[in-house]
Amino acid sequence: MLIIGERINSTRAQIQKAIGERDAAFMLREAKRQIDSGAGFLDINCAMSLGDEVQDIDWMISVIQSEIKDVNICIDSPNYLATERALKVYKAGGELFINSITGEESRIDKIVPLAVKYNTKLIALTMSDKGMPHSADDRFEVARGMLAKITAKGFKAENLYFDPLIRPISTEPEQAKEFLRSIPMIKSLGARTVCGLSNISYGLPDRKIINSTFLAMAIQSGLDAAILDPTEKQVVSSIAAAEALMCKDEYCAEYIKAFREGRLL
Ligand code: THG
Repeated sequence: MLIIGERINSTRAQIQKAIGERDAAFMLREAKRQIDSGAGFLDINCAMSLGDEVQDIDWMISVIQSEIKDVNICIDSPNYLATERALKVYKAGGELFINSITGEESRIDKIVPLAVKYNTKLIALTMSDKGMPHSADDRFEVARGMLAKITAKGFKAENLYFDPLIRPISTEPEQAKEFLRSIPMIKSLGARTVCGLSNISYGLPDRKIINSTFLAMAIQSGLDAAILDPTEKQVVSSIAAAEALMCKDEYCAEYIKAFREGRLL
């Protein structure tokens, strides 16, 4: 499973501060730590920073790619101009995600051509103008409709990652089951799946226990990628174990490597 490191996000006070102060050393430390912990992509979000988001994202990507060769980046911005700037400034030889679009037509019309032009992967939230989905069937129907519109614009289904949107089980107890049920349904369309992990445990104590157990279940259901904190050993240990158990890790080589490198609990 692909790990997208979530730590470079301006909802975190330390990141907001580092962006404001143009603290390149801090940004690079956060980037390198996540890659060393197993992140394949770095999510870059500065939507909550206090300055100009276009200039902020330009600076963040420039700093990170100046030191990390071939870094893979997930551009996480609701702002079209910031997304476009990020694509233009990215020069490293790696891969990109655009995170994200919803069923909103005007954003699909603007973002999908950018994703085609820059040959990126794309995250699509299964959210229509009717709001957040409740059942697996709702999620599947939204995904089906969006997939048709997106592939009609020349974007390949295999590069499309649907995020079925996790809701907290503390307030909506059936949401984990519905989310898990939606994974194989969405994958039957030929698209892939991704999620932001931490919402599942919102409002509960010892959130890592819920997060890591849920992720193991999602891996069994076929989840392809997750946005999470790769420096949390409990979550990383669950991923390594679940992948070995699901035959996604030949001879348990990755599990053993993670153990040897001290990445397991
Ligand atoms: N789906 C998609 N993209 C996403 C999300 C998603 N991007 C943003 C978010 N959700 C995932 N990223 C983060 C980044 C940081 C934190 C949580 C999710 C975080 N949270 C602290 C916490 O939960 O305790 C609070 C912040 C703080 O440290 O002050 O750090 O779902 N496609």
